[in-house]
Amino acid sequence: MKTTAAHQRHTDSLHHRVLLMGNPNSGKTSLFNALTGSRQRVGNYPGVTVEWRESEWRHDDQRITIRDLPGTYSLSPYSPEEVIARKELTAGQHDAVVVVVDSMILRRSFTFLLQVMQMESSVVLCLNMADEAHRAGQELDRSALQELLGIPVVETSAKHGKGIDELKAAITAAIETPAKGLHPDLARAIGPLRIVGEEETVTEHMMGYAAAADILIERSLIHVAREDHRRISDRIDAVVAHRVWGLPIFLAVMYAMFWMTFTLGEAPMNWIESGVAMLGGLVTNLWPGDPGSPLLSLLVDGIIAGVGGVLVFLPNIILLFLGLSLLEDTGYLARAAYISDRVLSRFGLHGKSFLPLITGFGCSIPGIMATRTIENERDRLATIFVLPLMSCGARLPIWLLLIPALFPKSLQAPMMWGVYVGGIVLAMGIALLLRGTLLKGGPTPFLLELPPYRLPTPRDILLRMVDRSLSYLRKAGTVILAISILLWILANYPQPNGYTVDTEIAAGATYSQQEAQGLRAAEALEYSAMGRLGKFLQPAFAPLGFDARLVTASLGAFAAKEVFVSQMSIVYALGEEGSPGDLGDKLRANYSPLVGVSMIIFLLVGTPCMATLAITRRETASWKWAWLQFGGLTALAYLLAMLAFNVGRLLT
Ligand SMILES: Nc1nc2c(ncn2[C@@H]2O[C@H](COP(=O)(O)OP(=O)(O)OP(=O)(O)O)[C@@H](O)[C@H]2O)c(=O)[nH]1
Ligand SMILES: [Mg+2]
Repeated sequence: MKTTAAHQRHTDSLHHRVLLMGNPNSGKTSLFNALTGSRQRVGNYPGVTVEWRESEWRHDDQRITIRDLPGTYSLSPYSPEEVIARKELTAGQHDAVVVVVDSMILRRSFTFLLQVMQMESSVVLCLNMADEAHRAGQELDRSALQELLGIPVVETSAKHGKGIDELKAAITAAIETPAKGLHPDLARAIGPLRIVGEEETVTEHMMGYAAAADILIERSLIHVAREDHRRISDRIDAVVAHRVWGLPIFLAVMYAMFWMTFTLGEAPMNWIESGVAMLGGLVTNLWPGDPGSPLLSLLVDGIIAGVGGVLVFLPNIILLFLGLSLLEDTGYLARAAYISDRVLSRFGLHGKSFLPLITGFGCSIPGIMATRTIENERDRLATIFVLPLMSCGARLPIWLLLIPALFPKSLQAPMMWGVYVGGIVLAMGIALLLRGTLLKGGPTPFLLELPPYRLPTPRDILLRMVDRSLSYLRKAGTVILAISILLWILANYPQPNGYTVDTEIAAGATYSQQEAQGLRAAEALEYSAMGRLGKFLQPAFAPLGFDARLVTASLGAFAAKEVFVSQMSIVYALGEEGSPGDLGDKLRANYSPLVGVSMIIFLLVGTPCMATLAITRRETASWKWAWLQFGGLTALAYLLAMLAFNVGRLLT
């Protein structure tokens, strides 16, 4: 318990700190967002928040900073997140704690609440999901609860923004007035505070909390929730989480999601593409100065081509994230995790690896961070290691560029599907290998609470899409823009003093205006820093069928995967000046489908991007794993691409 002196000190200042604690999936982050107007990620899946986040609001002349924490089931010092939660409490850097509970799960929630109250005097009980409780016909006597607990009790429905003002008032009240203390009956049930640590005492202790929780429920529950309140969820689960049908249904759902990403995205993608092309034309036509000006080229061939080439795929990215968040917010992903545990465990992975892996389809970075919910260190490392094999959103533009350009219509959908499935299959194989060698160890049981199905609000979904689009646009406008400019410079300088074509023309050879221009551009590119680097490295990639341009673009993909697309756009905008057709046509003219396959394999498997390298380093706290992942996957990519290219050549 906090001393009175500390309490005094805190109330004197006008800045207060509050912690949000509670079981996973009880709605802490939703409340955090509603209280502070933030947009942190929520999801209908236990363990969405893996890092604390802070934000604040003002109440009269006070500033209140609130910290959202990862969910925890208890305060026993067993699993890592429970230890973190305990530490957070004992650090005492706060003036009050809000315990958020799912009103439909009272017993476990109250047990947790009582544990917190044992360590902390200024507590607010927030009965969240009040809407669901009402719908189920459950009714609690709030004043009885307040009486028994001696703390403010508030009902909220975070998702619908209900009860937020009352919660704010209750927090202020808890900070200002010391708690009254537990009702003697509860205190007696819990028993004297013992030194936690020895297993026996802990169990005994937990039983005390459970008994006290029962008293709370007995004396405050006016109407019990109807038996059938979860009937709809159960009915859906009877089909969706079925032992036999579950897996095929899951595969069909994933197929539908990717199908939607590609098919619905096509039309808007074409609009943006024509828009970008038009903009390039417009700028060129309106350019007041010399049409050969390097500044114009930087603008059109560097910036508009480079950034535009990436922007084109915004609709697909939005659709992919729409699909992923729908699956998560409805609660389906938790079922899918449960279904796939059987498959994953056969490959040395874990049911808890599922959400991180799926998140990896969006981006490896949040995927790797989400592995924090995996308690077993070996399971976690194996998951992190194979995560970059999940084809991320930044690689989507690459596939959408290469596949339609290099493969006949009938092969495009299977190719796209093959990229995703291929990544998954390879991930499973590598995980199995790792668990048999570096990460040897027995299986760990998989426990995941299945949340009820919930209908996501259109507003939530819309906001998520807006956030996603903004972050994609931000990346295009910063990282991709900067790299595009850099790439343009590297592809333009140094410049040759004269061109072979001109010498030939002077000697009497005849070329059309357009041919000559094209040859000059090609020669300039070859002479540039990028051309030289590509030429220097090209022999190493010759067994993969790469030309110098592909080599440099693949290197660029290490900075950020989208850069591959920017770089191809820039190189072909510069190098083939005046030649007709869009980028796809140019790729078709230059590369065979077999080179396409080799390229796709190399980009799917190899060189996880710089940011992935950094996050793996951070999350594993070792450079060894980061470099092992980077080097191992790149070497494997090289071997597989070489194999595919050469076997293919023998066969064709
Ligand atoms: N019906 C209803 N749903 C809610 C309410 N509050 C949150 N939810 C939903 O419950 C799910 C979990 O919400 P989160 O805010 O992510 O929960 P959390 O406690 O932060 O979860 P973790 O970070 O995983 O510990 C989401 O699908 C929310 O939309 C509520 O008051 N009513
Ligand atoms: Mg959360």
